Amino acid sequence: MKNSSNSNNSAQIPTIPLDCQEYPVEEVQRRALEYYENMRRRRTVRDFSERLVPLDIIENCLRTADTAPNGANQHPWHFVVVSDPEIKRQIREAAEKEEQDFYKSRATREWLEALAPLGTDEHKPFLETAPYLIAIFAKVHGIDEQGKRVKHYYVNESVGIATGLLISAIHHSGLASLTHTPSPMRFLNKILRRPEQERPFLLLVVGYPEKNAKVPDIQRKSLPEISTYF
Ligand code: IYR
Repeated sequence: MKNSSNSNNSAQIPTIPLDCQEYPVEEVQRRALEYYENMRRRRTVRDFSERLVPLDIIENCLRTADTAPNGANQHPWHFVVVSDPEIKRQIREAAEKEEQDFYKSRATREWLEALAPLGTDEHKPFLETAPYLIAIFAKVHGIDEQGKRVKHYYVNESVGIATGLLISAIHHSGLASLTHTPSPMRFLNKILRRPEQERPFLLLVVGYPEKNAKVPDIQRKSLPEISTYF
């Protein structure tokens, strides 16, 4: 063995030097604060402008999403970017049908009470107004060249992290997004012609906010509420 102090097997696999910027600690502090100061302005937006967004912005945000740490580097995700008005219309129609069911009968009273401060209902006009819908699919398993199932690991964690990075990249770019979860959302497989092993994870609505967009007056939690230190 080349490097006997190395207890893992990294000596046996091809490696490259880490491409890492090292900053003085004050700079690291400044960058952490600056990132937070920007991210604290991210809000889930429901009033979108029809203003068009160049596709390369979405593509670069998707490239960021694809940098997410993920189980066994299998990238168990697929993103379908929809700007076609007819497909958006079909998605809205199907989503509103599920949502009607949800708000009228499927949701428990407890759930509706939890949602009340957000003012949501079964009407989803933003699914047609916003320039892009990104349907995020989780690839529950893979399929190899022989058509055999390939097991995927930590699918939910991986796709969740990738989605978080995507939302962050969209906000950082200066656009707004809305995480929409019509449930069930298997209709997305049919409309977007995705295979059965891809499970719809989330529908992300992306665009510029409407000029006078309003958002619910909600608060974020304080550090003591969300963290503990030893
Ligand atoms: N999917 C429904 C309900 C909904 C559920 C949760 I949890 C939210 O945070 C927001 C909405 C809808 O989109 O209206």
